[in-house]
Amino acid sequence: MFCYQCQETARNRGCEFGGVCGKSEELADLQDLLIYTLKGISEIVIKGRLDIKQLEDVNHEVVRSLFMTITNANFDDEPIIAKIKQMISMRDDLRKKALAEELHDAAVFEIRTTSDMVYKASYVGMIPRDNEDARSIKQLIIFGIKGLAAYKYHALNLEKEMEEIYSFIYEALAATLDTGLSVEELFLLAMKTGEMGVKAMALLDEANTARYGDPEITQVSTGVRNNPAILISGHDLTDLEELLEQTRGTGVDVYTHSEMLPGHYYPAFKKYDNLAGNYGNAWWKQEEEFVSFNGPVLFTTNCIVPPVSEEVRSRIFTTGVTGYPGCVHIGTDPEGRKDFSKIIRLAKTLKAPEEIETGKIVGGFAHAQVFALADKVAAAVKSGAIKKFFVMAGCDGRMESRMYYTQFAKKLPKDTVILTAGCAKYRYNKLDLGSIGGIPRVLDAGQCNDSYSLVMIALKLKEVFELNDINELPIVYNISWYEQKAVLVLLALLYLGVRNIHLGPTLPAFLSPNVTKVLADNFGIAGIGTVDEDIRMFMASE
Ligand code: FSO
Ligand code: SF4
Repeated sequence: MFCYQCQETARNRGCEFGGVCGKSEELADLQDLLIYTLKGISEIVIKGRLDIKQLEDVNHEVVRSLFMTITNANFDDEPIIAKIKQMISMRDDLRKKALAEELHDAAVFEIRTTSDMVYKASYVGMIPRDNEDARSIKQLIIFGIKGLAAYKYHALNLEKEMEEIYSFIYEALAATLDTGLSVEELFLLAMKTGEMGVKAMALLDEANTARYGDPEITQVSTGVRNNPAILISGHDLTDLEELLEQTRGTGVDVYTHSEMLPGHYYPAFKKYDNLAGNYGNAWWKQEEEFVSFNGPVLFTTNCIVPPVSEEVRSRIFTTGVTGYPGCVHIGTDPEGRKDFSKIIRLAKTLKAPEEIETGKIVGGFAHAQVFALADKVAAAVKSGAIKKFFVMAGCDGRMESRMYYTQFAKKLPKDTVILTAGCAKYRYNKLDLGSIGGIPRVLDAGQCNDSYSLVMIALKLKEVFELNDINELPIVYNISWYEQKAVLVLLALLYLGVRNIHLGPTLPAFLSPNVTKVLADNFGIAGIGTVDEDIRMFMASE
């Protein structure tokens, strides 16, 4: 195995003997083989000029497959093996239709047994004939596409389609097989990945708000009640809706964990009086928080941390693209419904959650809510009450170095406002940072995909202040990343012309020195320094 797709990769170089995340060598190889098969499918679609509209099932399964390989989504070999078999069979059917010639091994290789598969999987991960820079940009594109697939998947669950996204995925994955492309051509594809990221986030935003309403200012309880309860984690709002429908009136409460917190901000979920609050913090604290929660946990997407305790494992359920060996997976019936009754039955036999904190988190500052406050915000900027906005979106993670973000938030001057989205917020969303003229100093737009809202807010401010360039705004970007959705969000921001983004706690290991230099020279991308130096530098910037 060799995997360097996330921020916690070993020695900031690459995981080679099992992942820091807990992924086994065999699973890492199998995930590589799944991606390799998707590249083969993509080449057939592109060279055979197949009509994307006729490929609905393939489109959907390609998106699901990509999402399954995102960091911390699926730790189970079995569903990955089943998915490889399914995709090889789809690929072979497509090849018969396409009649394309001179295909890459990825489009034609054959597998007879599972041990064949494991053997093949062990050597398809690297791109041996590419130079370091081409390989680096290709990985940037592939990781961005994994993030793109994640957002497309959620939109798909809300029946939103966009063929352009599938076409791009095929184009880009096929291009990663081409060793003749120049670094410049690959950069253009990376930018196009960002463009598609903007479209996918907009599509998902439209899907979420059409079905659940526009997020609004909401206070979410962090305490507990006395009823048995289910904890729901991940990002999929359709799963939250289904779980709330099925638990309604059963005496079982539902709490959100980590990235599901923003579910509370949507008006549609406020009618469920058993949606009791948010329990705990970001994904990486789940081990101890699941112990004290006492009840079952449902994962709808990443991030799963391999459970150490057998008892906790017996309470974990997965659905969608997630999986963990030994945990019950809830599938979808032919009508597209999920039956969560097993989880509800288990919840009723278990104790209510133990209180680990009390209080409230305030959030719901997605674009519509902030637009409603636009006059107030603009007046605060004009009067000098707000000097600067800090976009601190992205992910949280286990590394000690992420204390930087808590310290940074604490030390920011009182005339600044943090705009956040994603699980990065847990580093500072429970600090009492106060407000400026009634505007809280931490404005949480929602999940990582709601970074789209932060861009919408920036564009609105640009319009209000009649500026020509988004970079003239008093907004600076100090973003923390962990997995591949954050890679997509970064590419989306670059595509939109945002400059001087600081990325931490470390720069991606998959960026070669030359690619890092190009990103620094052309986009002003930089890492982070010390809290004091960085605050000084950001406050001094125009
Ligand atoms: Fe976090 Fe995990 Fe949203 Fe990620 S829970 S790290 S970028 O999956 O998706 O922010
Ligand atoms: Fe390592 Fe991250 Fe890959 Fe896991 S996802 S194997 S931690 S680089």
